[in-house]
Amino acid sequence: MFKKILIANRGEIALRIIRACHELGIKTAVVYSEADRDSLHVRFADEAVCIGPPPAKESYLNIPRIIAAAEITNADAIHPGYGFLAENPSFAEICASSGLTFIGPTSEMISLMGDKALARETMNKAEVPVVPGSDGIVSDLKMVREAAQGLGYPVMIKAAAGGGGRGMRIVFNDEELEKSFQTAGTEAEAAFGSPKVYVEKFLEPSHHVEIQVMGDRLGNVIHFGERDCSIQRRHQKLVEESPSPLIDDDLRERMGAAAVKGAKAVNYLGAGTIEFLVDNEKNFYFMEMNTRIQVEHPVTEEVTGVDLLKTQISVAAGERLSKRKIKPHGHAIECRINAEDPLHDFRPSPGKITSLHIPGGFRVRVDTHAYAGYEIPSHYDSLIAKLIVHAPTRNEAINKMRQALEEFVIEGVHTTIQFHKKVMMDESFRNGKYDIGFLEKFVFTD
Ligand code: MV4
Repeated sequence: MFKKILIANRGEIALRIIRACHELGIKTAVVYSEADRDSLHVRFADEAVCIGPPPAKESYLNIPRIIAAAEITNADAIHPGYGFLAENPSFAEICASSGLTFIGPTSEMISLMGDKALARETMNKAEVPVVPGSDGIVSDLKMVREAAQGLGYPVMIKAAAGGGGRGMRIVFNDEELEKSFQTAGTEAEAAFGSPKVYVEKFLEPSHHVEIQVMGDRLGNVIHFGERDCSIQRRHQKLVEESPSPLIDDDLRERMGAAAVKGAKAVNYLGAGTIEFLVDNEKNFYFMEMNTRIQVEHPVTEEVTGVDLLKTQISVAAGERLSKRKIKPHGHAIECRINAEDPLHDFRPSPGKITSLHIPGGFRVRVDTHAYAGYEIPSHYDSLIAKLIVHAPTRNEAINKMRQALEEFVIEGVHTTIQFHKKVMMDESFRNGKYDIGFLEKFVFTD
């Protein structure tokens, strides 16, 4: 097992990794920018190295400084968390060539799944159903028009070099096609450094249901069930739950088997998530694979009772995955509490938290780095806390979430707490009859 892990991240996920390391008896070193001098991950790590000024490019994205921090603290592994460098293949490569274990899949694996067109092709070869779409990237208007007409509108143009919604365009007819094709390419170039795009049939109504997988160095791959992440705003997930209200046992079995087959086909190592789209006829299609631990991992931890961070670190250290069958029980829901103003288009609301009350009670979990007096910096993402609840049934989980949100007090900045309270009271959410169009139909006025 590792003696010391350098955590190349910040905020709640850095704290989460510190906790897992402490339980495994592993020392922790963290990096921080000047804006995070008073952050909790600095306070609770065994060692902390300031690596630069606030901008991410000068700190959490600066590979030489992070490697230097690992060297001076004598770390033997690096945990990238999520975001920042978590899915950067050259970072994984540089860690390996610096004699550090990168806690995640290999650089080749990150590159393969990072090329969304190649990922689709790979899953197709592994006989995992894939969202109907173009055969690889489309490089000119003629190709994109042929693909779109073959698929039938609406279609979605997506960046091959990036996921998570950036550079995506939904196209409803031929007239919009040329402009959307150009815009998608320009945005893809700006966001990911490559203008390559591919086309998919836009499946709606549909549900975003993802399967958590874990692979060890001995070729074993297991899955931990699904998370429904259909409630997204501009491709930012806001509410996640497990099990999905849409999925029955037979579909869960088939999706889990498909996810494991896809991960096995590429000898997947570490924590990964296979994202599917499920239509109302319960057909499921591979969309993309994330090669990192995700923000919403606690939802799976609460229904399976498995610490996914300890498992991820253990398999990186060469341990064999337990053969014990994973049997999810009960229901878990996560609400992302962001420092954003839902009454003003969810614009960021950085600033000082003047007072804070964290909810509690049986099976109420809050993963947060916030404290009263904490200054939320404007340089990074707006996630302040993840509120996760677990209960025997979905109804009980919704009511428990509602109560926990009622208790949750954060003053000094705008947050998404009131928005989530309204979601928990919404008719279609409460009866589980929601899909990816939920937020378009959802009206929020305080
Ligand atoms: C899709 C889709 C329907 N059809 N792709 C991709 C990024 C992720 N954040 C959401 N993505 C989607 N990709 C095809 N071919 C539906 C989604 C999607 C979604 C799209 C618009 C508005 C809200 C959404 C919520 C979840 C998933």
